[in-house]
Amino acid sequence: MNFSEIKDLLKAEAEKLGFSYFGFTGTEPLNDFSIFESWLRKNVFGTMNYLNRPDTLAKRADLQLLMPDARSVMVLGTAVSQPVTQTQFKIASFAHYYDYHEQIADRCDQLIQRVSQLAGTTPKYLVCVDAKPVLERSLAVRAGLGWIGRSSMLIHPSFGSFNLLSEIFLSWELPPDEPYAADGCGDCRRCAEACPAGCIDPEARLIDASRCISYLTIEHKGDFPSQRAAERCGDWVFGCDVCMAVCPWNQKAIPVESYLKSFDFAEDLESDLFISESEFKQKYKKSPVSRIKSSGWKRNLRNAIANQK
Ligand code: B12
Ligand code: SF4
Ligand code: SF4
Repeated sequence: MNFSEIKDLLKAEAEKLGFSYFGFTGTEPLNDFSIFESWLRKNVFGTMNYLNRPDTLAKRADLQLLMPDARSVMVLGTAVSQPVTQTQFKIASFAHYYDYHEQIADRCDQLIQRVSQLAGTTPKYLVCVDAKPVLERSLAVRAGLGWIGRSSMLIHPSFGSFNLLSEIFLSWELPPDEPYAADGCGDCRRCAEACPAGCIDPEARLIDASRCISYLTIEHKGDFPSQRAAERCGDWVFGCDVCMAVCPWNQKAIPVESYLKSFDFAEDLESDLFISESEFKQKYKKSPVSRIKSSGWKRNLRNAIANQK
């Protein structure tokens, strides 16, 4: 079987496994690395120092460092639904599922196992879901999957931006797809106008992450950096979806039922203010919320209650 046939198999099986979209690119360095570097120089990454570490920087600059045998990369999109029911507080769409990292990585593994069996040959491969030092959005553009919106989200022309990215680095030298060249944003600036934190730079298509509600409620440890920052979070208690919710490309996106397993929050979240760390661990085991521990969760709940008042 040649690489073109293997690529067709990967596409057919990825669709069967529930990935919404997928594309292929090579492992040469990404031109967008210079955008990443200039963004770092603005010092708007808050306490996410891992983004600025020499070892992770080197890997972002040179994809081969992540996997020296890699000859191509498959980029895949996993849909999450825009939540229709919210608790009394707002929780980002991706958190209405059990932690996505493991679930997406499992699907990617399954994909390679199935295709290896069908093709009669097994590649070396490496799965990345969010946590590895990879410029995921830039890779997705180069794999032909969409454009970087003014919100800084990767927007797929049919599936919008309510989706999560993953990549499979492969020792197979699969033919690359054409990079995505169109821009679907035009004169629109709805995301920048609607962002409660005012942190979107619609011209550069980058954000001031240190002010973003998603950063403040998930990544930032301890007290909020200022009273204004705390107020800007409004009633969001984990992440924020505003820049996606207002985007016209999501309003006309093809609705997809996610393969991710959903996680239901209790209606009365306020009672979580009184639970212990071990009760919290039990209740939010395998939910992305577990990441911020009970201290972060209670901080966010207290803040949202104060903001609602
Ligand atoms: C750090 C991080 C954050 C930070 C900073 C986000 C940011 N916009 O920079 C915080 C905590 C704020 C965050 C929030 C969210 N995140 Co986040 N995050 C990441 C992470 C780990 C790194 C992103 C990063 O490097 N940022 C620095 C900037 C400079 O890089 P970038 O945004 O990727 O921009 C690149 C390209 O977009 C391109 N580019 C940027 N501007 C322009 C302009 C032009 C003209 C061109 C040509 C190219 C270009 O070049 C840049 C460098 O490669 C990625 C996973 C990963 N490994 O990539 C997930 C990731 C970007 N996050 C994701 C998600 C889902 C979110 C949230 C929606 C979660 C939520 N609901 O709360 C929000 C959205 C906020 C937003 N508007 O971006 C998804 C995005 C999926 C998608 N469709 O785009 C990712 C890819 C994780 C995943 N595997 O699915 N996130
Ligand atoms: S996630 Fe919320 S705070 Fe962050 S850029 Fe989007 S709208 Fe603004
Ligand atoms: S809201 Fe408008 S400007 Fe923002 S990403 Fe969507 S189309 Fe682009």
